[in-house]
Amino acid sequence: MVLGLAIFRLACIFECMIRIPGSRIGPLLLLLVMSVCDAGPAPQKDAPVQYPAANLKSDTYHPGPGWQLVWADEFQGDTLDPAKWRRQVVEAGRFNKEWQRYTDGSANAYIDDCCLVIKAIHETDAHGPDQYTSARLHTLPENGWTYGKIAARIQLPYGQGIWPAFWMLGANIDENGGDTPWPQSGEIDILEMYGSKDNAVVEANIHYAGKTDQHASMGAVATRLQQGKFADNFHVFEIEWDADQIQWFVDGKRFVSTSISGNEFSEFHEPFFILLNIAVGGRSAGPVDDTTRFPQTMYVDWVRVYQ
Ligand SMILES: [Ca+2]
Repeated sequence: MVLGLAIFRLACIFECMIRIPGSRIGPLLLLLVMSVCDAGPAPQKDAPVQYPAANLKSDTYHPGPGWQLVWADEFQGDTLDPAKWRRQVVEAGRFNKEWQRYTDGSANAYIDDCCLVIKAIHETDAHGPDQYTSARLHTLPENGWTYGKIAARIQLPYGQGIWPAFWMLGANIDENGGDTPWPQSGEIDILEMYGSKDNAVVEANIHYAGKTDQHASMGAVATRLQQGKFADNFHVFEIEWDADQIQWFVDGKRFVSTSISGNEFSEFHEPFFILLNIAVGGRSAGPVDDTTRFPQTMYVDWVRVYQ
């Protein structure tokens, strides 16, 4: 491959030299032809995105009548509040064969511009398992919530192999010190975005133990932006969760709801905690490649719980 390319490029140069000897436009044409010859093999990196987006300062969110704020982080301190968040340390491959390792380092999660920033960093020149660091943060399981409006204002990351999420797990899950395995503990995905599929689409889902105690899910339900991609601006992602149903909204617009009445949905009548993370690569996120721009960042303006 490399030898073929070199021969092709030499042929291009030779052709230019023969056709326009001594011409003043010769060098220009030579450059042009060389760039055409070179255009094939190098993959185009995704275009850069500005963080934080300009609409950070034009937040018009209102929860609507009847909702009382019971918990929030507006991220106005200098550092992440350890009374509200824990940083999970997880080796690469632990979940879904993901390629990142989650660290508790401030390089992967910090406060900037009154936002929580989660940063996925490419630590080497290679692509594959364990070549990236990222952060997975969660609120305290011992202070979970049952029902309410769970909302966050987020500017998402983007790109091939990038999988950000704002989601919830049952507070009794064993991986965080509880006594119940997944999926019996329950999972509510308020937002997942698969950069490998479409950076303009987010998905809602729930996971639980069904009637035969096996893994069951609502099935991912997607909603698409009218234009651009989710990384271009801050958007509000939220659920309204009560004893009967869970409803999902993006920027105040409802796009799906699901009933949680019935014995197989018992998980969803117990306390849950909140998670925020960027996964990189692996079985669900898909492979990262040279089109993916690093670092990838998720800016979170606020996270709020209303009841
Ligand atoms: Ca903020």
